[in-house]
Amino acid sequence: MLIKRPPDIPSSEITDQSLYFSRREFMAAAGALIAGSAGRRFEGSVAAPGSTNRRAVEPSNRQSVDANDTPTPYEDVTTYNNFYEFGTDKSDPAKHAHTLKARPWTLRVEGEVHQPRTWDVEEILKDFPAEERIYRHRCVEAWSMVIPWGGFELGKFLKRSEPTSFAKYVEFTTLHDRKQMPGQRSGVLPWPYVEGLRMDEAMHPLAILVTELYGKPVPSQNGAPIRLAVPWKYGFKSIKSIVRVRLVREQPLNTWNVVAPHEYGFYANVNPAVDHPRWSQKRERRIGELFKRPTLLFNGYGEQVASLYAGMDLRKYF
Ligand SMILES: Nc1nc2c(c(=O)[nH]1)N[C@H]1C(S)=C(S)[C@@H](COP(=O)(O)O)O[C@H]1N2
Ligand SMILES: [Mo]
Repeated sequence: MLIKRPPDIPSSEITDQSLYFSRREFMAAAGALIAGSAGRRFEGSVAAPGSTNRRAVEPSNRQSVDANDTPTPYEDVTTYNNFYEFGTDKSDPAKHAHTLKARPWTLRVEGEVHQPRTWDVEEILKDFPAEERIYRHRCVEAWSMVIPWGGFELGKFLKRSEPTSFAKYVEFTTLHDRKQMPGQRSGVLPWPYVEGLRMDEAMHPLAILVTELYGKPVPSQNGAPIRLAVPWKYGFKSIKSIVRVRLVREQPLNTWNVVAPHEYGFYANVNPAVDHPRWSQKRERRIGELFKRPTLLFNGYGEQVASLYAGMDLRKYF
């Protein structure tokens, strides 16, 4: 099987801004602790291209975004993508994902639940209205963006199906359809794409199911009609175009770990101290910016999520 891997990231860096940024991030985290809400720190309104009826966002629902975190332009978020079902170049999904039929769409919840259910995506939209969450999005390839997602808490959705006490992990599966997803005719990855989370990670309020981007239905190249966003983890955990969610007893497989287990782990927490075998994870290039910036442990969400990993060796469980 041919395995095409992401290209290496050149390690040249123009200047060292780590002191400045780490202090700024520290101040932001301290501010969040004191204020107990991120609402005051993100006052800027985000223009949604062509957007209608955007919901007002309660300050308490705005997730910790540094005042200096400027959302990445819609154009970049929708033309620089990883979605191997439509090709391996960053520009492929925007060009080819129009073959995806996002309606009708069903999402099956099954496994260790008392109430398995097949949802029509329209029912999901009705029962779980999207709220805006502006999240940092960090690919394992050392680029990043800041994305105004619209979505709802994965945990609230899972609770609807009443997980049993045996549910220890959640497994997610992308649509498998070579007609709609021509990239699945190639052997570049084993299909369908699968991902997984530990149950406590899945129940964390920062983990969301995304249905909107910039206040509009999430475009096909970004994972229509419903995809995951787990902002403290590398982007590959945030599986797109999900058709099945299964609660399971054992740690599920995840696609990139199957393909290259030494390079991609199950946990995939953003961690500047654990390099990818072929490049550093200490810095990242935010799309649209000239200078690299230091990568933050847990992508800057440590205040919220570090306790999930208390006592774990993050080098071993990378
Ligand atoms: N089904 C599926 N989901 C996927 C991928 C993929 O190839 N197929 N790529 C992942 C990777 S590596 C990243 S970085 C993010 C990219 O999300 P974005 O294109 O919306 O920025 O999607 C993730 N989810
Ligand atoms: Mo990625």
